[in-house]
Amino acid sequence: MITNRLSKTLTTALNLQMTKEAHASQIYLSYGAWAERQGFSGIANFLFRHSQEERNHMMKMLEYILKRGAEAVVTVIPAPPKNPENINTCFEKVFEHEVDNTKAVYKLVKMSFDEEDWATWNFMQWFVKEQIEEETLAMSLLDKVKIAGSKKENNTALYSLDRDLEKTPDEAKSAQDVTVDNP
Ligand code: OFO
Repeated sequence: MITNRLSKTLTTALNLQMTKEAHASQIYLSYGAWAERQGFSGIANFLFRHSQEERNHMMKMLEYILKRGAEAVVTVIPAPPKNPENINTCFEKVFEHEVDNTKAVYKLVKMSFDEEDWATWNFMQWFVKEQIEEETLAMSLLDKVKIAGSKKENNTALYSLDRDLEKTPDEAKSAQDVTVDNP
């Protein structure tokens, strides 16, 4: 008796998205390590928390694939891109990565719609909503960095932004509070 409730096409696509979420986690992790070395420990802390959030997205995807009776394939994660040149480009890249991820999420929504797999379509709505929040967050951080002084990294406005990000609760709250159900 076949208990797998996911098509082959959707299984492949969901697995790819699972790896993409892991990749996003690595990107935030490497940008966080870079920011820490530049002396921006608040920004680094924010990026580390967000890395954890992306990892939870990966887990959410993995659990869904398994729950539907399909195979979750854990595979190699591509290396993160090279370090940004400055804080401004760091947040520009963060925004670009989020937009890129949104496009991948939309593809999955369309695929599940076309297949009339309403369970997957419904599951993906969580990611659609999440991406709105993440893009909004990335946009507002980019605005703040621009106001704080664009590419000049040794100014006091940027210093205080760094301090704010250290303690400002972002959507990710803190990594410790995050679970797969509440990423
Ligand atoms: Fe950046 O969000 Fe995952 O999906």
